[in-house]
Amino acid sequence: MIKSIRENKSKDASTAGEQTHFRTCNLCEAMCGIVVKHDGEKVLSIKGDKDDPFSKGYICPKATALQDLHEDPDRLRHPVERTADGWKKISWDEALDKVAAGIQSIQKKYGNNAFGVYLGNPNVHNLGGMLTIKHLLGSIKTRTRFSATSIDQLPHHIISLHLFGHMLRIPVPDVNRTQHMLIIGGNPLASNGSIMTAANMRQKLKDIKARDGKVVVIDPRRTETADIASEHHFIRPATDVLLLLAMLNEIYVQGYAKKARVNNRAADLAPEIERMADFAKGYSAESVAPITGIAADEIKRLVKEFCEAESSVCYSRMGVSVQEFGLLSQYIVMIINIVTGRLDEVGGLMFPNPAVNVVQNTGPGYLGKRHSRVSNLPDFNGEYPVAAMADEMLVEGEGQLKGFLCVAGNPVLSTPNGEKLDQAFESLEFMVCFDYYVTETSRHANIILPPVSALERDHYDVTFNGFATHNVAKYSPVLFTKPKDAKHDWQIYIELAERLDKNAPLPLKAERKLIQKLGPEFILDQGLKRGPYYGMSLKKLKKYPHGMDLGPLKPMLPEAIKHKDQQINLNVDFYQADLARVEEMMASYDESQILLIGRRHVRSNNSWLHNSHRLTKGKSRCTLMLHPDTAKAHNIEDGQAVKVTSRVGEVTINAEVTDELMPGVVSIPHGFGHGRKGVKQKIAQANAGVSVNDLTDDTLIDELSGNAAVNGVPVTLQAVAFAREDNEATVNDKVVA
Ligand SMILES: Nc1nc2c(c(=O)[nH]1)N[C@H]1C(S)=C(S)[C@@H](COP(=O)(O)OP(=O)(O)OC[C@H]3O[C@@H](n4cnc5c(=O)[nH]c(N)nc54)[C@H](O)[C@@H]3O)O[C@H]1N2
Ligand SMILES: Nc1nc2c(c(=O)[nH]1)N[C@H]1C(S)=C(S)[C@@H](COP(=O)(O)OP(=O)(O)OC[C@H]3O[C@@H](n4cnc5c(=O)[nH]c(N)nc54)[C@H](O)[C@@H]3O)O[C@H]1N2
Ligand code: SF4
Ligand SMILES: [Mo]
Repeated sequence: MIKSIRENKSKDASTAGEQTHFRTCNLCEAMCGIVVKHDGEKVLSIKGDKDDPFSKGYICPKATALQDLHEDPDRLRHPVERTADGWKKISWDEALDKVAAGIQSIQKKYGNNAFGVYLGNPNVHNLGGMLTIKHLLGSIKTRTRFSATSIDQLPHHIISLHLFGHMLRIPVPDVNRTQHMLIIGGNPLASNGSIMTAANMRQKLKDIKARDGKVVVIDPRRTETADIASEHHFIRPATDVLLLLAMLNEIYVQGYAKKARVNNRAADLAPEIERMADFAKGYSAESVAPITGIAADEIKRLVKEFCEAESSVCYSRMGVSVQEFGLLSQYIVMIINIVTGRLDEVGGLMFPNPAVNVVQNTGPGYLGKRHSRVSNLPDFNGEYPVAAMADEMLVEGEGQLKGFLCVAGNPVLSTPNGEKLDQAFESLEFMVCFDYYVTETSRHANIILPPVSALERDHYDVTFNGFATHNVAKYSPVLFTKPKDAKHDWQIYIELAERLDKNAPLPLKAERKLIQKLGPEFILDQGLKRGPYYGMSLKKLKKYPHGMDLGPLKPMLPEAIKHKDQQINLNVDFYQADLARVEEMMASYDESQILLIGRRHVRSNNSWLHNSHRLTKGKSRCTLMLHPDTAKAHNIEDGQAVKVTSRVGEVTINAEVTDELMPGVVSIPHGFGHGRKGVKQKIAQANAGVSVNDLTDDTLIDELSGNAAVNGVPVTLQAVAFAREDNEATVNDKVVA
């Protein structure tokens, strides 16, 4: 039940000095409601909010990290400048002046595009940042931009752009009502879901089973999700495209392709659905079984059960998005949902209807307007693939990057060939980072500008309400007033924009002044008022401190389609052309190759929650998982140090021998490797681990999208002579074999 603010206040008064605050945890996509007890200065406890209509009391162990981050003595609380004698504190004015001067000097000397920008993942979890980032980017006026998107969800944007007319019009699984969920390359029990905002996935998957439904997981690792699923199948990494083609083919062979209801409402897809019968012809279950590792009969059964279920949805995430056939695979996932009549149906793949309609507020996106200078990779919506980033700095010539701004990102640990990027950053003339910490990336900066902590700002999830599996809206006010001498991300953006963009048109200048005066909340308010819910506003939302329940997902076709003719466009030719690469892969497939994949853990969040003692204590999680047979074939014992080598690098890491992994596959989590010199995060450094992205290859990409391919990287293994106690080996460790 939703309580009024007054009721909450009277509850606060019950304990002297203790106050209660309700907000949304912004660490991952799940949007859990939390109750923070505090005394006005310090957090006393963080618990799940039972009255939050979305998460209903669920939280994961990371929620408490909000306190750890806030209190972390290693967190920067003022701008710092790198000097010969180490980092020196400087004032905001001096820092912002120097940053503006540094950017201008590079751009004057080498041209606007010689200054690059990378936007990291936490940007999309940051209200003020999301609402004002256009001012920062607009004032820097560079075309050399990158973001974590191209080592993440890029395929989803491209498919939505092609099929539905807007990169952000992404349908999500109706997990609350489906009877059959096929999960390919996602581990929501560790990640809490992605492009599927749904708190408490454990319960949701259990509920599917409890109502006599089925959860099927396809993954090279028997994950936490696989453990509670109805069934799990191992798959050889990066061969999903073959499985999916065979499934699509089987859907036609078994006669399940149907004129879905969606046809009547958004496009007469009948001709294209017929044409799709040929798309996967020839990819019989028998022909793909030996490579994928899933038996032909099993593939046929998977299709039959998917198609015969009362409702079903095929959902696929990181394991498939970031591999060599990421885009084609995700396309076939979408096509499977469409031709079996699961799109826009209850229990299928549905479009959320968020209170702030980001689709209405942003451009549709575009693919391949330009190509990166060195590696010739396509841009998407003005961003080049991260796999192209280091070359843009290292390879000389017109347009070479000489300066760089990294906003809330740590690409040295999060993008392929991190070691090369490390060197590339070192070669720059000027670099700036907006970050809380001296990280593996920001240690290269001349100046670091740290924003306030998450508890010192307000929040409304403009991004993840757009992927929510149930429509809700919630505004979280500021918990602690920020120190006077601290700035929000948005303040940093606007103040820098003002310095860089002195000749901006008057309306833009006025807008920036207004934001400075009022804060970006008024933009949120405008978004809410313009949104699809009558009478919605920030004022109204503030009356619902636990959040507003806006109801289950509803069919949204044809309104959801943003193409001018309001018709779905399957854009078959573009994807069909990529089958040539699939043929090549099949013809030369090497079954003996050891393949590397990634891994997430519920207590970790990409590269940046490793400085919380609570989340990192215990056994190191940065291990090389491998199957007993694979271990035996390489004379590797559990706990032993192993040298893992790829085309681009090598790391030494302890083995964790487990039959969770498919034979021939090894797994290392990303986000570790804090042993690099100059990092300033004591707890993270004490359990440094190695960076898997020192092994992933910047030339291994999905050519169709430009997305990085960090799953399915060929590696070799070599046991080293002794078992290491710890896991602090770094790439530079020369361990004698
Ligand atoms: N091998 C491999 N690599 C991967 C992945 C994988 O599965 N395997 N996953 C990829 C994915 S999905 C992603 S999203 C990327 C993430 O890659 P990145 O976004 O590049 O990296 P993060 O680790 O999220 O680092 C975020 C940084 O922002 C800082 N930060 C946190 N909050 C804020 C804030 O509010 N403001 C500012 N200014 N800074 C903040 C943190 O201190 C941290 O240093 O990694 C990708 N890399
Ligand atoms: N605790 C925690 N939560 C997080 C994050 C985090 O770092 N930690 N990061 C957040 C971010 S930025 C994102 S994008 C989401 C990602 O959320 P998910 O997509 O759920 O991410 P992963 O847990 O990496 O799951 C990918 C799964 O794919 C499997 N896989 C690897 N290669 C292949 C393959 O070739 N084929 C198939 N079929 N499967 C494969 C892996 O074994 C793994 O189980 O999580 C978010 N939530
Ligand atoms: S799952 Fe954990 S990290 Fe994600 S929003 Fe919920 S509490 Fe926060
Ligand atoms: Mo991500």
